Amino acid sequence: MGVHPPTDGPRKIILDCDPGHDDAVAILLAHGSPDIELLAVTTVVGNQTLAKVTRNALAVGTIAGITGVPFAAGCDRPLVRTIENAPDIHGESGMDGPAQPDSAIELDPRHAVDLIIETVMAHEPGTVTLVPTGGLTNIAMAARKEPRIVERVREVVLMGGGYHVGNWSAVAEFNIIIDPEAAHIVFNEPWPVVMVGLDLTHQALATDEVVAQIEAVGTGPARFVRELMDFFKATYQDAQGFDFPPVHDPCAVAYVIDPSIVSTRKVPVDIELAGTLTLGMTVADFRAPAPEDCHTSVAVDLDHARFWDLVTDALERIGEVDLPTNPEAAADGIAASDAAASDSDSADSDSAASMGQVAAR
Ligand code: PIR
Ligand code: CA
Repeated sequence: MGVHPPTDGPRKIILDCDPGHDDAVAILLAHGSPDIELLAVTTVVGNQTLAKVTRNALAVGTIAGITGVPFAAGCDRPLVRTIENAPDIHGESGMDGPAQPDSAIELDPRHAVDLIIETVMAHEPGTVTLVPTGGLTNIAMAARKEPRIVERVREVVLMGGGYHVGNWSAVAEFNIIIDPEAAHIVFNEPWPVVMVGLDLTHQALATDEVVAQIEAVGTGPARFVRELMDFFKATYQDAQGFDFPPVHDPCAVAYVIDPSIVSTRKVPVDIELAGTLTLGMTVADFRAPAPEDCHTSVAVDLDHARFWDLVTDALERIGEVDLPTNPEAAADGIAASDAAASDSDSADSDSAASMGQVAAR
């Protein structure tokens, strides 16, 4: 589906996330893409508490059938600020909507910051890409704890910021403003940083056509995405006045898979730490051609059709996934779905039925 694999094999990435409806889609895209080698999934406080987003990450990994990839929990609070979560958008669980299976994945005992450092140091220089889709606390901590990762990492492709609009204040985006000091560290280290911000991700709308295309894949993981999108659409309509939800986080993964889907522009970017109205703003300086040593760029235009084809293609490759055959887990899944069925259509019972079927196999 118009995918151009990198010439030197699949890109190795560490996905540092706070699932999160769109983080979940990012995990599925990374796992299902033949052009990505997922080295680790790490979690950070953000959309919800660390405990909740970690539980969600393990659930998504289970639904996606991910095996042999370490999942580790990281920082449970920002460097300086008090914790800010986003229940209005992602619900009390951080990933409200679909029923969640019990996890088939055991959490890695290492702290995410150590896992990130160990993974980067264990691979050839210039081969590991960091893909943060939550606050930047873990990444900043890793850069401070082991500064050698900065010249070893291939690039940091992050979802966050925006050069003309905010979503948590007039000018600041959530992932940056929840830990602006961490963002300041990450943007000021000399590694290549690609800011996939709201300018780009507000083009990644899950329209009705997109959701129908995904649902047509017809598998459990595809139904899971559809149910995520149903909830995300409702909260984005209520809280932000959008007709369709922008699915931010997989845009960063898509850029790593195929940079021709996301156009970028080289421009110096720094993080506002002192402003009263502008705290957490990603200030991009477009005045002159970027200087030679400019190491930051911003995402500008998304190829909407090819982006969603990538997501669909990944779901097709993931196919049907056997969920754990623990009868208690199956019963829980059905009970959770039944509870949610009152305010929804047949999708919930589809999902309950598919979990029951899988468990019964
Ligand atoms: C999305 C998020 C937070 C708040 C809102 N309003 C919408 C989460 C997403 O998971 C994404 O990573 C980023 N933060 C977008 O701001
Ligand atoms: Ca996120």
